[in-house]
Amino acid sequence: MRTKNLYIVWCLILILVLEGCSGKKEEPENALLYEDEIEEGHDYIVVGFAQVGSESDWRMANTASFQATFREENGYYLLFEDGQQKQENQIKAIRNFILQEVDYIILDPIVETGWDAVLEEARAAGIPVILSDRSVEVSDETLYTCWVGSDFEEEGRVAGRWLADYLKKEGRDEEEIRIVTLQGTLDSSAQLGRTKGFDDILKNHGNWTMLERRSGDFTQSKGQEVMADFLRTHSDIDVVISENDNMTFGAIEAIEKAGLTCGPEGDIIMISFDGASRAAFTAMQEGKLHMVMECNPLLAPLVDEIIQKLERGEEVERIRYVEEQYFDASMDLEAVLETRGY
Ligand code: GZL
Repeated sequence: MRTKNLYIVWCLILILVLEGCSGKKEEPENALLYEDEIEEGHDYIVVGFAQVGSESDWRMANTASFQATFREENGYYLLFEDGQQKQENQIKAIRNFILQEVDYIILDPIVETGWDAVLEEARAAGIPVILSDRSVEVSDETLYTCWVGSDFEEEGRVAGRWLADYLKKEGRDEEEIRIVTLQGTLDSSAQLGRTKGFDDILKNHGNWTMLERRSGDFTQSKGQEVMADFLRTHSDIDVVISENDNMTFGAIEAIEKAGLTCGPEGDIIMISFDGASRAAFTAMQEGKLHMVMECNPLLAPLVDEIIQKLERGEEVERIRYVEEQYFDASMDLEAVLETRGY
């Protein structure tokens, strides 16, 4: 709710409370967190953001993007909740935003399912929900206003096409190729899309074998643990598809601990997703990582643009993809880094 309108509502409540009791002001059950701003007469757009967690470099860059954009000098009051990688925390956060009477809810849903009930509550409260990054699978698509993020399936296909081209260049396009995949958080849009996208290419190569896929939950520690188990379970792994950089960094540690090497001069081809920090580019420059499929974390300016359009009563696109490309060890990565925000 606009903070100025609330100011009037607050004055009425205050008068009623003062008249209705013996002078003792009852503290309302859910005092609004931006009460001081109201009393100072600020007219902010109040936004509640339910973030996934802080599991990866990508996530930290994404959170920084929202905190840099949704600031008071830009006309916003941001209520930020870190879901700590748990759906129930995000659902609680949304219910709190409803109680706080925010103007908009931004949700980055950790997984795609289980959102119908709480999104119904937001709709009943008249609060638009904007999805950022990951998406939801709901019975009624009108439960959210729009979604902005990456085309995860295309990211997976680009990785598959890059591998096919690389193997051809290496003269290995007829060779038996044994692949494992470190998947992200299961049922998350990024995991579902990247896995399906790579599958679309895998099925065109009869000499490629997917030995095993297992989730490393987008974290470095879990990525290392799963990769170490893959190495114990499968001999002669040729390719690792890792669905985010932090799992990749863990996998590289596990591979080196096992006395193997990865990268253009190594035993194992490493392919990763995100490119949201300098570390991924450094790994390519050090010859440990072949290719990174970019996943753009800087989504807040697009969400800001959407809210401004909604404020003007304009239509917004239901789906908005961000521009992305891949980077590999054959490129001038120093020149690329000069164009990036880190
Ligand atoms: C992708 C995003 C994923 C990143 C991971 O858009 O949802 O979640 O690829 C992050 O690094 O944890």
